[in-house]
Amino acid sequence: MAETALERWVNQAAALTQPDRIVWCDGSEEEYQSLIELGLREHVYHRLNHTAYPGCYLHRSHPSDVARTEHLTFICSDRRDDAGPTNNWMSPRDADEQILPLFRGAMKGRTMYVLPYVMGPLGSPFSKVGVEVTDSVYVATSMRIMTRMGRAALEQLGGSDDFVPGLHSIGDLSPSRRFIMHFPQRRAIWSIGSGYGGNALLGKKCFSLRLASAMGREQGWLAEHMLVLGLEDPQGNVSYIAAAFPSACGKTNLAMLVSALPGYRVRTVGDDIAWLRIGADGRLWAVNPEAGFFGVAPGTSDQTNPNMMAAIRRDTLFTNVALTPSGVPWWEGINGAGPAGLIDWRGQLWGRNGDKAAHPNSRFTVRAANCPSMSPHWEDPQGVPISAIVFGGRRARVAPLVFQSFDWQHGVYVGAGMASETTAAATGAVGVTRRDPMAMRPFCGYNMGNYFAHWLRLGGLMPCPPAIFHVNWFRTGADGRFLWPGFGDNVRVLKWIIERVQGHAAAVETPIGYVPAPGSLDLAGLDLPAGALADLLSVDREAWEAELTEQAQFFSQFGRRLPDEVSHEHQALAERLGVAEAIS
Ligand code: SAT
Ligand code: MN
Repeated sequence: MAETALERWVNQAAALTQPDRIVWCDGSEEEYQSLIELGLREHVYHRLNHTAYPGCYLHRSHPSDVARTEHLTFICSDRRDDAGPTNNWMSPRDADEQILPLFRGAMKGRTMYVLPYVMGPLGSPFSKVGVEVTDSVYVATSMRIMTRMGRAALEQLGGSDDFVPGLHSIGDLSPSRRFIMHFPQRRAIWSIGSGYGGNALLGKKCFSLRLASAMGREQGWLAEHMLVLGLEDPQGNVSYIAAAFPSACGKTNLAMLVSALPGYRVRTVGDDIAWLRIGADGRLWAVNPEAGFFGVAPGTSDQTNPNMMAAIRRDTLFTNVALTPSGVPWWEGINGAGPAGLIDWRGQLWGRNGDKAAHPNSRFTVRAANCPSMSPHWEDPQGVPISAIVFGGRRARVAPLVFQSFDWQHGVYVGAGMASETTAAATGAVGVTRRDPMAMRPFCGYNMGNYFAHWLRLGGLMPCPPAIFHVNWFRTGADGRFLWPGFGDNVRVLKWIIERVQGHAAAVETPIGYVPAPGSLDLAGLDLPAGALADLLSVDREAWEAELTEQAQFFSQFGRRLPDEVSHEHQALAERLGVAEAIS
């Protein structure tokens, strides 16, 4: 029989990397168990206490390989300008010359796993097939949790060549020989030198965001760094919200929130990525391309996210968390002080010398089906209809608790002007404010100027586009403490958002948008300190003036690729604030 496109590519990958053996993964439970057994023998995995945590294992990554490495992540478009100023760029030819040699013989003495996978619900017209080849058992087992992997993917592919190939090897794990490369024209991914999360599970950020965003631009849809949730009101009506926040800013917690308001309930559709399309009815519809969660462990507890705590009690892979003497996973924020004899994420007795026991970017990998708050519609082939889009960042100052944009165009400007304090999800300094449009700065696979234009264009195609909001759970008072309790109380903000969409919540117009009118935010049962709400909703003219200046600097990098609409909205805000001269 003639070789299929997939077989041809796998053979080429094998000729390049020279593995000792090739294993085509079928995605079955038996295969998963045997890969875990192999991982245990090779010390890739450690068994956790199976009485308390059945089916759970711990992986410790190399200490230099604990987060996404954005400075080693490249978009290899033909022209530098198509990658834009927010991406690292390398020409496809330079990538071939410089990176391809690193793959030569990289799998000698190792096994190559072939992982066919589907991003999106099986049978959905919006789903896409990828195939990752990897020499990491950790990646093979994690991909089985995070995607629909194996036989189902091969069935969906048939003999077609319509798949995204991803070549992955852990190489020698050296950061100086680590590269995560994306080829939007070839629709291919190469990753070498890292075994960690988003660098190595190629279906996630590499395919479902960086390549998919570029595909979406060509095909008229959006791939976004968004959670999707359904908010059910006391009458049983469900409205869907898609919300973009940078990594480690609470997307997972919001997606599975337990409501502080009686009668309201949140159901989870996804916690990290949304593919959004305009439906035949003119509304925006969202699917979650993933099948699992790769959530941040520190701070996750029965108080902050009981649904996730329930999900990870079985069949979960933990990475870089600490371990109690009885073999139970532990991290900062789970339940008070660490017990005596705690083993830290590096596998050493915890010194309590100020170092964290769990790595700040330690994670759990678990199937979505384990989570009690999943929406009955989370795998609907057509997705769910979105009523509101929410942008958010981690801002100690400037951004109020919530505001609504005036319209789609203004909302796109609000997303484009977003900024957030950096977190441990990527290597580099933590807590530095950086511009992060739509929380997509590390994930947009093409020039962000064109990306803003794409958003504007799609808005024009919807007779009644979703309303766009901005939230900030992280505003602090003069004493440096958070002003808003967050977590389950965030439902109060979601309720206001949906009531705005429905036209019955009152708002006050400010220069930046609509904020809740006094009494319109449901604060029943919440004891906010005096003055906290006013602080949370205040629009500080001076802070916004500085913000406008920083936005202007950021936007100027895009030159003529910045849509006029974004410049107009920026100018209009300056005029409303009475600072137009200062920023131009
Ligand atoms: O490592 S991932 O990129 O998958 C997690 C994140 O940073 O959002
Ligand atoms: Mn993410």
